[in-house]
Amino acid sequence: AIHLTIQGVEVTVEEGTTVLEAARKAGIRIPTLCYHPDLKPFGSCGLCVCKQEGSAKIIRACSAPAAEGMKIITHDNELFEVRKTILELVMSTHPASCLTCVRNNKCELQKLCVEYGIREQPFEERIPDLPKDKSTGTIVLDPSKCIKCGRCVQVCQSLQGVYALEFIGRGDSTLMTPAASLPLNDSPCIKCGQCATHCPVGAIYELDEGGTFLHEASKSEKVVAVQIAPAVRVALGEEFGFKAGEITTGKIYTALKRLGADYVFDTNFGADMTIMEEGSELVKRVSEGGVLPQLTSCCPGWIEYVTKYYPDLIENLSSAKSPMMMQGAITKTYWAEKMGIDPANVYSVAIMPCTAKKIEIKRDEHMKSSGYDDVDLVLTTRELARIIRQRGIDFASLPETEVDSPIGEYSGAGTIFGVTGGVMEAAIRTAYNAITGKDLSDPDIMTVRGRGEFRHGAIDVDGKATLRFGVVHGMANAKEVLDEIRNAKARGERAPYEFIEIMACRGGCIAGGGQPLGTDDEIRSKRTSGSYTDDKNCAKRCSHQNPSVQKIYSEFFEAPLSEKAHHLLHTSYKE
Ligand code: HC1
Ligand code: SF4
Repeated sequence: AIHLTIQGVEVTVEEGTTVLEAARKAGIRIPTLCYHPDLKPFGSCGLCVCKQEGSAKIIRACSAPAAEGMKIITHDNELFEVRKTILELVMSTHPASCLTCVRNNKCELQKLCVEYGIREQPFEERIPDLPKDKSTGTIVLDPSKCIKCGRCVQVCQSLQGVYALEFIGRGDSTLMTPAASLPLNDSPCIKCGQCATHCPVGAIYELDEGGTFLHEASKSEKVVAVQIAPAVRVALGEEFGFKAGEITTGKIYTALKRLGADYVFDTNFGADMTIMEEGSELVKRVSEGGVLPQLTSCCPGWIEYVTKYYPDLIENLSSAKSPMMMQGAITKTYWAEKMGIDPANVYSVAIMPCTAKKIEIKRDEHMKSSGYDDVDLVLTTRELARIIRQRGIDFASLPETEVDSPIGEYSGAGTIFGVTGGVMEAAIRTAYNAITGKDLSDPDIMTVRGRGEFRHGAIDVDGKATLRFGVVHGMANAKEVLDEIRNAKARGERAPYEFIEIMACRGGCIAGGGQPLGTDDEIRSKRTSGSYTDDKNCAKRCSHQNPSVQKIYSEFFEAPLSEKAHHLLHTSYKE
């Protein structure tokens, strides 16, 4: 352990802790703009400068390691002036259009300008006039607002291994841009939105389609059916004063009805359906010698990545559609038929933690399996929060309501999809039953849980089979295992796994690119606990035990992998 003094406060920290982290532990906040706990410090903004007693040297707290006996000064008049000048310089090239900015009230630069009492601009203003890039239809780049902190580039390159964003130019004329200065949509971008959640200002954000929803939902001929994703229920509350991880499912259903939804369904039901199909597909591949390992396909960020970087592994992807797409297809077929509603009038909307989901609904391999757009619109969690506020709904005081039947009820397995390892755990619960005819005595499968970036192991299925699994989260972490699969293939062998779950975002969808801002590991862990609590609170913990799932098979699909199931619940992917 290391003992040091920060601004007169004594603090003890572990070896390897930075001065910035030590200060936070001592209850002292050093301002930063480029630093983010998910990323390696790279000291570009200079705001975290501190002094050491008895030394003329200025240190950068974000990257300086804490050392025994250090006496750090984090705040004094001189440091205040230095930081204020840095902020004024940043402001001299940043448009002060706060009122119309998507980040108004949530901007880290704005907060610091308030804190440092910036009232005037002593430097000559040189606001760049650069066009917005809306080419992806989901993530908007506004380079004129970029403060060159470098977080997005680091997120894209190091966390995600994608290299869609880069810096060009030097010094004053540095510019954040899509790779090769192409439109973002022509770059390798996987639309995960992690750049947007890590941007401290309003330079990268989600395309806002809340208005489209309100407009369409007000049309009298439309029957509006909305589904909510697993991860939304443990995060939306943060926008309205609830703690991260607090489950607000019943209030979200109510809010959606007040916003114009005629029916509210749950993507968790779709997740149970995905497990039925994907689990059966796995058992079939194993027993009939199909392509293995089977890779999950519910994360559209990962689908963008694999189709761009590892097209030779497309054959390993499960053909089962994502829960969202299954739910959409079922809404416009089974449900519409049952209700006697013309599917042409059904407006199918999905509330997702994810910016890539806006692209998934437009992939022409599967967008119209019902004969219509299976999902018409995706709104992210942040967009939903915005329209709840716009319509004057006091979310915190809303009564809780129930989901609509019969394509809304879900099992605990469905709700943990939003957490890294959740799809694997849900699949094992049902595969165990398919292989042994019995249910697990304890559905909590701790071996697949955790935060490890690439977790793997083997599950013994009651002595009848062994399932070698892998779980990856954070796109860059997939490279190791994907190369292993690729190299094994090249040798005419196969990598030693049956099933691998891959989620593009660190922590899984609970930390998706469309979730409330400010995500760090502490918030990830709270949202994760919320998801496991929701699982525990469910009457049924396994997808195959969900009575509504059993009903839809007996009334409509007959069995997993049936012809009808193939048509509506499965897909294939192109490069
Ligand atoms: Fe996800 Fe999924 S878990 S992909 O992260 O398989 O977005 O929440 O909805 O479809 O269920 C996202 C979350 C979500 C799908 C499910
Ligand atoms: Fe979207 Fe979830 Fe994939 Fe992130 S992990 S890209 S939120 S589906």
